[in-house]
This record gives sequence, C-alpha cells and structure tokens, in this order.
Amino acid sequence: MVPPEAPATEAARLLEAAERELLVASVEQSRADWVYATYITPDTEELSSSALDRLLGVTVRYARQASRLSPASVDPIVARKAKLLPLILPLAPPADTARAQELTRLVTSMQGTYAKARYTPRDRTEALDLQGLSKIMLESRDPELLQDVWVGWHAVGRSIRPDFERYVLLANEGARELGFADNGALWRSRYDMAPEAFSREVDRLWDQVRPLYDALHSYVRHRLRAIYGDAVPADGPIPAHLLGNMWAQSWEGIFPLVAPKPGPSPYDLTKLLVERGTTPEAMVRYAEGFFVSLGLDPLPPSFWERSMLVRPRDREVVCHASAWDLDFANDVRIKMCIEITGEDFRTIHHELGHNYYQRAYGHQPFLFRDSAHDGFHEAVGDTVALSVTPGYLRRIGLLTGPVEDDELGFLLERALEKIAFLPFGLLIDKWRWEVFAGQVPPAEYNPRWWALRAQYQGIAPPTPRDAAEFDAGAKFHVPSNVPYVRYFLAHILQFQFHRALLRASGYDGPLHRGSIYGSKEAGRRLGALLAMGASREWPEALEAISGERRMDATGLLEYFAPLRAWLEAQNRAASHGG
Ligand code: X8Z
Ligand code: ZN
Repeated sequence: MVPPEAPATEAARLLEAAERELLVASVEQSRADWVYATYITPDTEELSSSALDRLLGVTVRYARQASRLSPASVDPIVARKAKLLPLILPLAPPADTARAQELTRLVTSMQGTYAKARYTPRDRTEALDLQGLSKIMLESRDPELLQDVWVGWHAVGRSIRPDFERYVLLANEGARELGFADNGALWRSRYDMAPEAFSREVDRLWDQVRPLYDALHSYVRHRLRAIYGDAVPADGPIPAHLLGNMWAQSWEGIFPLVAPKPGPSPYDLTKLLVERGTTPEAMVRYAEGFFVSLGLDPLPPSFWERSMLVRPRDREVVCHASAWDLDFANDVRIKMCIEITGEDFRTIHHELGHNYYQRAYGHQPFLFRDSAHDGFHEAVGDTVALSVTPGYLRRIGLLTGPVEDDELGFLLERALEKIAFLPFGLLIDKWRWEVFAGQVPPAEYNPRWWALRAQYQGIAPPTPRDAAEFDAGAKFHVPSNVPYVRYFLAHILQFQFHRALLRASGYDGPLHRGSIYGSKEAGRRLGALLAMGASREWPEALEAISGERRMDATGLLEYFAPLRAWLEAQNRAASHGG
C-alpha cells in the first residue's frame, strides 16, 4: 500500500517545481512583451510570441501533471495551487506545436494591427491614431464628422477578422484539450464557482443596476434629442457616435451637453490640471501620493526610470494603458500615453491600483501572486479614484477659491462614467462567450454584436453595418485576448469597497462625498486584501475588506441614490411633454 503522506508530498513537490519554472518563464515573457509593447517591430513581435510559447508550454505541461494528482489526499494550499494552475493561462495552446505557435503569433499580431491602425478624417490631411480620433469623438458636436471618424476607426475590425476567426478555433482547441468546454468556459472557470453559476451571478448583478442604467439612458437620450433632433429617436437606441466615446462605453465626454446646469463645471478636472501646467509625471505623483497617504510605500525608483508615461515620437507602441510587474517582486511599471485630462488622471489611479496589488502579493508563492479574482484587480485603483472628490481636490490644492456646490453635476458626471459603462462591461464577454461556444458563427459576428449592443446598452450603429464588418474587433481587448467581464465586476465591487473603506475610516456621510485620503485605517483594510493575493477564494478576500461574502451593487445604488431620484423626476417631466 502507498503510505498516506506520499501523494501529498508528490503534489507539493510538483507544485514547487512548477512555481520555480513558471517564475522564470513569466519574467522572461514579461520582459519580451514589455519590449514589444513599447517598440513594435517584426523582431520584437517574434521575441514576444516565442517567450509566450515557452510560458504557455511550461504552464500546460504542469497543468496536465497536476490534473492527475488525487485531490482527496492533498493539503488545501497545494489543492488550491493545483486548481489555479490551468486557470492562469491567458490562452490554452493546442498540444500540436505548430498550431500552438500559430495561436500565439495570431494574438501578438492582432494586438500590433490594432496598435498601428490610423485613419485620416475627411477634414484632415494627416492620419490620426486612436488617441487623435478619440479626441474628435470627445470634442466634436458635428454628427457627420463624428460618423466619419467612427466608421474610419471601425475599419480596423475588418482587418483583424480573419486572424480572429482562426484564433477562436485554435484557442478552443487548446481549452478543450485541457478539459474545458471551450475558451469562454476556461475564462468563466476563474471565479471559484462553476462557469454556469458565474454567468447567473453576473446576470443577478446586472438586474440590480439595470433600472439605474435605464433612467440614465432615457435622460441622456432626451437631452441629446434636443441637440441632434430626429437623429436621436424618442424611444429607441441612441446612435453610438453621439456619446463622446469611440465605443460609447463611458459618456462623461458629453457631460457639457447634458449637465443639470448650463455653463462650465466647477470641477472640470481637465481644466484644473491644464491651467496649472501639470506634467504627465506630476499626474502620476498625485496618484502615488494618494496611495502613500493610506500608509502604503512610495513607488520604487525603478518605476520612475522604466515606466513609459508618454507616447514616444519615433516608434510604434501599444498606447492602451496597462500596469506591469516585470519580475513579480518590485519591478512594477506603467505604460501609458498620458494626456493632461481628468480621464487620464483617474486612469493613472486605476493603473497604480494594479501596481500596488502586485507589490502587496509579491511575498506570496508564485501561484498566489494574483488578485482574488480579476475583477478585484481592476477595482482597486478605481476604488481609490472614487475618493477623488471636490473635497479631495481642494485638500491637495488643485481646486481653489470659492466654487458653487454642484452635487448633481458631480454625480451625473460620475454616472456618465460608471453607470453608462455597466452594460458595455457585460456585453463584450456575453458576445465572446457565445462566439467561443460556437453559438455565433463568423457570419453572425457582427449582427449578433449589434443585437447585444441594442439589448444591453440601447445603442445603434451610426449607419447600417454590413455583416462583413467586425466591430467587436475595434475594441482593444478583443484582438488582445483580454477578458472583459472583469471590468463589469470591478464597477460593482469598487463601490462595495469604497463604502467599506469609508466606514472603516470613520466617515458616516453620503458615499459620493466621502474620501479615504489620508486614512491609515482604510489603508490597513485595503492592504490586508491586497496582501492575500489569490491565496484564498474570493469570498474570503471580499469578507476581509467589506465583511460581506457576496458581490453586491447596493454600494453603487447608495452612492447614486440622490442622482437617481433626480433622473426619474426629469424623465417623468419629459414624458409629460417636457
Ligand atoms: O482597459 C482598461 C484599463 C487597463 S486594465 C485602462 N479599462 C477598460 C477599457 O479601457 O476599456 C479600464 C476601464 C475599462
Ligand atoms: Zn486595469
């Protein structure tokens, strides 16, 4: 008979070896990918792809071995590591080497195609990148120009489409070989519950917030109709190019068009930052200062030496903001093409949230160096950014002099950012889950995309879209193989965290006025969550920060309660002929 300790020892040894090799392969892959993302050339593309091949190869080899361990006999820590092992795969490579290499090259190259895309709007002579085009989407009120820019950018989807179709096939193949139903099921298995239970969980959260979204949508539609006339239907989807953002994912860009009071917002953060001549580095210093005020350590000197904060003039880069952890210890960095705007000010907090999480779980064993689930990773920096209130801006000297209180304006702007986002955060993966499951064949990609956009967001394309287009491909995370429902979860969780941290700091007032700035007690709570990494199932991590074990949108609803009452009154008045 086998002695009872034997399986446990074997399992522990296997996981130990896996963690050692994974660390080496991950560091190598991160460095290669950093060089690629900050200097796109055919060579760096190949270096990044082959480093990814090696990392995926190591992961799959150990995942297969771990799946043969007998679960009953291993201790809980080893069992958790064995469970997480296949789930850390960003992508499951097929066993066939040629097909595995084809898959990694497809993903790297789709990302490059997206990053290099340009369009020359009809009133310009030079081709603009996504940032230039997004600025027009934000600032222009000319529907024809907006439509031109929208259509021009979305052409990138069409060029990504053939690669995407092949990627779906190969990624599914790899996922199935590992025992998952398809690649979408692999993604949905990362939440310490069955994939089907997770889908239901997401729907439950959406049901909680949907009435608030509907109220915002009706209000915005009514106000836009007053500006654009019949181009905006009285009772139907809003055209996607009129919402101030390339994907209509957040609508704060149209705040001036829908503001409760006419005139400039007293808290226009972009204006405050520009007026002071704030530099990109100073923007990051403000965000770092917030984390430090909570009792967390300042960023290491290497962060400042190695991060990419602005778009380099002379080479192609991936401008989409991201946070990196190069050595899984202390070499954290961000990569952003910072512009001096309120939106980027908040995004920098978002990115530093990732870096502070990475540092805090750096002492954990390799397989636990991750967030409780990916929604937690996305929620940390946003939670801190919720504390960027007018009161906070005053404390750090960005807002000075007497300003008129505009509570509704502040809340409406936050809702245009956060509430408008919710259905978008949900539908990208609703669409991809169906695609990976084979329920949506390539011929249906675009029709189904727009059916979901109508159903969840209540928006429509500016012009009828051909089934040959691939509009989902015009959003970064689709060609880049980054799951998206994490952002939906983060938009719920950040309000749950915000409420819990405010209460921990001793603040008892309305949630939208509260800031945890300077609260060491809030910092301790947050720090405890971050340090746990992925060592426990996420309900335990949620309990550590909030005392609650379920994700729950009541924090969000409480935050926006005064706005909701106002929106509903506005909508009632409008429907009575207002
Ligand atoms: O991709 C991001 C971050 C990097 S993790 C900048 N976000 C989503 C997006 O831009 O679409 C943050 C909010 C949603
Ligand atoms: Zn993020």
